[in-house]
Amino acid sequence: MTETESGTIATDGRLGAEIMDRLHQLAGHSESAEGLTRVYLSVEEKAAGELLIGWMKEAGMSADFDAVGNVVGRYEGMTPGLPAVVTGSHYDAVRNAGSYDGMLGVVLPISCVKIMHEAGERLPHAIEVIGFADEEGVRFQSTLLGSRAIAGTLAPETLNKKDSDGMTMAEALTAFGLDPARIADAAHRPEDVLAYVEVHIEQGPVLEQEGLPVGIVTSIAGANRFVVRVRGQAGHAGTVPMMLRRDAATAASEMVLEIEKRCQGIDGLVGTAGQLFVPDGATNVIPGAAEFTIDIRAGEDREREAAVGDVMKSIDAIADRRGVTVEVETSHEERSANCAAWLMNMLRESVARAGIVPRDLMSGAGHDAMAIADIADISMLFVRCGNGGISHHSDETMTAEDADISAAILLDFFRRFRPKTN
Ligand code: HGY
Ligand code: MN
Ligand code: MN
Repeated sequence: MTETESGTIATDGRLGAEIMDRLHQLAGHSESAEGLTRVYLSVEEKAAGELLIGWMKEAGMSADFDAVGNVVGRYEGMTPGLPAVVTGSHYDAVRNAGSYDGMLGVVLPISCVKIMHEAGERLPHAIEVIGFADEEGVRFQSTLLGSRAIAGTLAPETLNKKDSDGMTMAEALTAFGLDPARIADAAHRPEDVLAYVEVHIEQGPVLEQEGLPVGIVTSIAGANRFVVRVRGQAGHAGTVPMMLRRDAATAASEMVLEIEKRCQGIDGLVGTAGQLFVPDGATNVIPGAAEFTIDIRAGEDREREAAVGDVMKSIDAIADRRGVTVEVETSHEERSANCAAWLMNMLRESVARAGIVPRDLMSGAGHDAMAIADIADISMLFVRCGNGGISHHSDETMTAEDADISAAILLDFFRRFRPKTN
């Protein structure tokens, strides 16, 4: 990657090829042979983390797992111990995930640092690359665990959360080789973080539709997640008349349709029931229990909060009418996060030097940047997704060319970064 006389960024494709090769190696560390699944503190995650640590060390970084399983790599500046520009993303994955969601934002910066290391280049600040261990929240139904630990905002009671096998997060940390009593050690002091920048695939169709390889994120939508447990009355499917039933599954289904109805037709508001099931159900038994999850998001916090309030009222009304009970557990709540204008401007300048028209866009997906916003100004660079932007699916795709130009832009951002002057 070089800078031409005119100050524009030229690339030769090597960075992109290395990044894609490494992403495909990482995708091999999966819970299942079909598709990529890698949950927090799993053996697959440990193997993936060790691969990242090896690449970080090869790039001249100090690197290790932190107290909660994040992978933290540090490339010192001109003198050791300087405050850092922090970058990164998550290296856990949803079930049947793509190879790029999260991992791109960990692997790509490592390749950028390697370029500087090979040239013996040091900056007036350190660079930290973090692979966050649990952004998706698949295992313990609680998201942003790794980045919250880095921000020092991880609630200690999270350690008591249980996975579907009944193992607590504390037990999983111990099995991973970590000490649950030390999770506070992962926290970074705000004064040690000059800024945060995250590279992430768009997970949407905009950049592909507009023929742009990258975009600059303006804000990240806030989100509420819930687990809803409905209890009715089990019974014989053949002998209980319809009007005497308290069917938990039909009640849950009506509640789920209410989520869709309330969130339809309002720009930027989305509602999803990602899981809906009857525990221990049987064809010839009226469901006495049913469970579903809720994920409601919006760019505007008051829009999201209003929708959540209305959905909860509908759930209560349906439960009363149908004679079932509901228990609603809040599994996640995160307000929307705005990216810092001064960092967006720096990213725009790097994007322009790469000969690309800077395009601002909002993120409907959540990201670790939301948690880091508690200790630093944040920014995000979106990278084009193929296949109409599909994500959280094995059809997720991107190109080596886009990886290459994104890496060149991030390297330019690192080199030209100047701390905010108050
Ligand atoms: O759900 C999200 O928005 C993120 O991909 N975890
Ligand atoms: Mn994701
Ligand atoms: Mn992600």
